Amino acid sequence: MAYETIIVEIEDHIALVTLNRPDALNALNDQLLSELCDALASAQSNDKARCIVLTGSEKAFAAGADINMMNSKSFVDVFAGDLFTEASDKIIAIRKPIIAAVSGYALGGGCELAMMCDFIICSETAKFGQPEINLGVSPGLGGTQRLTRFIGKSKAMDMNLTGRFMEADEAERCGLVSRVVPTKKLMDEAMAAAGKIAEKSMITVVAIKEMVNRSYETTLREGILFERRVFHSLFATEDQKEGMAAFMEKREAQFRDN
Ligand code: DAK
Repeated sequence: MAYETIIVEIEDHIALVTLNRPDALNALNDQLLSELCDALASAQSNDKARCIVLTGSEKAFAAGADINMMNSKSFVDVFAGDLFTEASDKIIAIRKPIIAAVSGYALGGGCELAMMCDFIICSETAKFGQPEINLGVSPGLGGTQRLTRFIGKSKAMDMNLTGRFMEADEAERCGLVSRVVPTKKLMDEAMAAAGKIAEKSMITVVAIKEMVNRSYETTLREGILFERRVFHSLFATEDQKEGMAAFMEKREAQFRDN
């Protein structure tokens, strides 16, 4: 598939996907989401990609779903057409880790897209928000659900009901992002984090992603049991033998994903 709204580069085992609709601050339309899903699925099946970094421009990660596209839609259009459901399902089905590198605006669907990634590294200029209320609608891709789990009810209510933007330092304080870095260093930091992940055993990486995500879907007791059973099962891998042998022999582990 030739892409017009995103750019994909694969280097050093990292797939870098850049949202590229600068004239619309990377607003998410059907074409962009379809291309993004295609690129993520390709990275999932490409052995050269061990981690994915999703980013936008310095001014905007993404300023939300494309309002021009939604403007003329009726209830029947969005309900019967199930707007964004397929794309959202495809994004969260990706098993390789996805890091969101956010600079500038991450609003509405843009904030929700960042939250669908496994963690967010942002620049000092990042601004997160769920301003859909100003358009007479609500979030539809996790802004009332993921955001509430990430930052708690009080802040999620505040963001969703006032539509205010949250700056980077507050986003770090309340756990929405894992790190805030200077704007010029954003991509270096995100790529370095992805590089670290790319060195690990892919089996363990995928297992840990599933384990952490399970914590949002189940009770603590069930989650801990799931974690323990997956931990047990990792002893069936060669990478566990190699990782522990390397520690004992005081050398770097050479994982082979088996
Ligand atoms: N959609 C379309 N175009 C957008 C856009 C958007 N979300 N955001 C910005 N643009 C366009 C602007 O229209 C402008 O285009 P031109 O006028 O130059 O042609 C260009 O990007 C530059 O924007 P500005 O001139 O406004 O730039 P400023 O620096 O002055 O302001 C801003 C930046 C980000 C504060 C402002 O552009 C803004 O407030 N943008 C809208 C932010 C917003 O309200 N986002 C939420 C969108 S609603 C669903 C799932 C999800 C959703 C819905 C349903 N289902 C599953 C059913 C999600 C909804 C949303 O995200």
